[in-house]
Amino acid sequence: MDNSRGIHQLNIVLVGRSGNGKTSTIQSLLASQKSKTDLGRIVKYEGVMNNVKILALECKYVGDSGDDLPESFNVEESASEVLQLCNNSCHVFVFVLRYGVRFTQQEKDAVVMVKRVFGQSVLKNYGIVVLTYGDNFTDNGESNFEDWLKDQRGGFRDLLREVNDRCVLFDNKLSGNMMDVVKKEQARKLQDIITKLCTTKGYIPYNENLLQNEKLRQKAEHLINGADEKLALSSKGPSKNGASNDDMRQQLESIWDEIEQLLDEVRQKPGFTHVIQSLEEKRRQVCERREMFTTRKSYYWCLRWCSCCCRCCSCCSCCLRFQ
Ligand SMILES: Nc1nc2c(ncn2[C@@H]2O[C@H](COP(=O)(O)OP(=O)(O)O)[C@@H](O)[C@H]2O)c(=O)[nH]1
Ligand SMILES: [Mg+2]
Repeated sequence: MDNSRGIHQLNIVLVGRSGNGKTSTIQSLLASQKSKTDLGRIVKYEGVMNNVKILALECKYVGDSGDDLPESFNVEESASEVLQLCNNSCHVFVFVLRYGVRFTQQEKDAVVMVKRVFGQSVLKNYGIVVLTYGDNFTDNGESNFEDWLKDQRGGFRDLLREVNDRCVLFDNKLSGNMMDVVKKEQARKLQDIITKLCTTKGYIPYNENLLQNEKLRQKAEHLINGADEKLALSSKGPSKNGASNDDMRQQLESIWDEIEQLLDEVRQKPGFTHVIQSLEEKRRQVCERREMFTTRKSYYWCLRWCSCCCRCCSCCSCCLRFQ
């Protein structure tokens, strides 16, 4: 991609529940000039849209749940495969939904899955919603798509907010005289939204580095939630939480270890200040709580150990691990 408004190559990733119209949308966009390669998890299309070379990657199953999702299928691997196929640079993620179908729990689950696979901020930073079945729009007595969008509430409104209202209506069942004109027009609308997004100040295409950082953020969040659960469980104090003191102490100790390891990984990374602060605060709480579960035996051991090393048992109990 060229950083000016002249964009010559676009790498587009399509996600959403099976049957929502991902393949049909690509076919509408790329008109007649396209090649298609089925790679199993992903179908790769190459073609041209309004003089721009397009690489479109349709992610099968990223958005599916229940019976639609094959048991053996590891969707998590889709992210690395997508990045390999588009040379570590994806410009936008198109989330495909069907116009006229209620935004159900399955659609919400699809959003959750897309974020789990590609990172929590993927829709916020790179997402565009394409609503297929646009042919039903006027049949339903609607006339203005923008007005209709403004009236939307609930889960769909949340999604629109997340993608900063980047949304286009697509009719993939066009026929008749106006077919080519309308096809070009809807492709142009999508292209305009993509161009606007890609030329926003500070925009960089989605890449492996961003994915890894997202995964680290997710890991930190998961760890902090796990620590909170253990802190809540242990808040009743020794012997009153169902686990023995040693067990509880060990569990807190292992969370402490994990936090410490993650802090080592993220400390030098730019943009992780907030994550580091949260992890450090959680480590402090875990450390404090762990002291409640220190048995006399280990305390004596601690004093011995401590007095050998630094002759200061208060130092030991506030900052060293093996008090
Ligand atoms: N009427 C209508 N049917 C559509 C539209 N887009 C897709 N379909 C139909 O929806 C079904 C699923 O579409 P497909 O592109 O295979 O969905 P995918 O599983 O997400 O790739 C097919 O029967 C399509 O013909 C549309 O805009 N209007
Ligand atoms: Mg398909």
